[in-house]
Amino acid sequence: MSTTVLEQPALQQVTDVHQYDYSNLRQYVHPPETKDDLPWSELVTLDLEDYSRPGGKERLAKQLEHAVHHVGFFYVKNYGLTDEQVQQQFTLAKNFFELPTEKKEPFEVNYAAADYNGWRRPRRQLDASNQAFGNIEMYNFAKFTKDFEGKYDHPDLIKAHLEEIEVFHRALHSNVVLPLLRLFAIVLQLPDEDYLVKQHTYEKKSEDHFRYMIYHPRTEEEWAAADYGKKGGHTDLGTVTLLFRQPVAGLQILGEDNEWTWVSPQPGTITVNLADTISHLTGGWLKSSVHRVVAPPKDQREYNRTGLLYFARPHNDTVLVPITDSPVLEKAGVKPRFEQHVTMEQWVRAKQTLQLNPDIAAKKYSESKDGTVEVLAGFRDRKYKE
Ligand SMILES: O=C(O)CCC(=O)C(=O)O
Ligand SMILES: [Fe+2]
Repeated sequence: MSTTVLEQPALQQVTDVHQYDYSNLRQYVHPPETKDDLPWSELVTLDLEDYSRPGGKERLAKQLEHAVHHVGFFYVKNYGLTDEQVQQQFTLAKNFFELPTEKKEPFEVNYAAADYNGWRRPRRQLDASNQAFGNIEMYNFAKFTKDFEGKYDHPDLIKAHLEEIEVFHRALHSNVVLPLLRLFAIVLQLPDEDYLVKQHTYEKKSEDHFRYMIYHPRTEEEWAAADYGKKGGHTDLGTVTLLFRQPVAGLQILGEDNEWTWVSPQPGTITVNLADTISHLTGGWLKSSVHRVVAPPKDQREYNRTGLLYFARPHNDTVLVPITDSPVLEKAGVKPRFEQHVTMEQWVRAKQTLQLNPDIAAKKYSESKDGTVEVLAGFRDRKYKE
């Protein structure tokens, strides 16, 4: 008679309630800046502390006028979050990305549904070069509102800090996104300073998201196969994108002179770029800036490039037609950019399908006669200078 040896169930590990305290996590430390003398972009810095002083909004709007029409990029400082709060988010990002794959896998995004909240694994697809696998890994958080309640689960590390992540998410929206939208309204001379704010309330449904992002280092051969990132020129699809200080150089902007310049890491700032939707709402007058992320300079290639970003978007039901009561837009004679009635929800789905599926995009570009591809209702995207 044979005896069956039953495997003993592993002893349940006692979870230490302090396991995820910041003091028990591996601290994030920014890599050193490059020593290379790169052609840096010259961008203005808005001091948001000035916003609430008498005449401050008008001063800031004046400072923004050129940047939002011609450059599409600028910095903001004094945005009402402490260095410690920012540092904690970088630390969470680092510890999240260092989790073993099997701990992140249960939270992987639903790629088929063109969703993007949750974990996106690296090396899943070819990148814009169409020859090398992407080196980006990310984790996106939807807004902390009833529309998304219970929709996305998180690993224990994140669950332990979800309250601070919510505070951070909401602070970026209220301290940075909304004041900027009022400044844009002043630049556009809108009679209602809250016109754009009313299309971007936190509580109403929109696809804003906060992101932890990491670019894993590539070998020289991998960078060569990826054309050093030179094919990655793009515009973002939302209203504005916020990027916390990024010391690992790589981000470049395509200027009006058709030259690429590098974004430098200014202490205590967030880099802001305007994106497609705010451009649609102004018939192209506010500039959705073309940018890309290329191989870092040689002295930084060995480092992980960890980013904290916020992507702002209007409510899903916003109709993407130019604002009608702006004397600035009227004078410029701007035209709608779509042939039909297009909502934000439709726009997100159309552009995201191309962004999330580089194989579909590559196929469309290869079939295109003039190097452009229709995203939606006559609006076309194109490849940018390499
Ligand atoms: O990582 C960066 O510097 C910018 C990333 C970016 O352009 C994007 O995620 O759209
Ligand atoms: Fe981008």
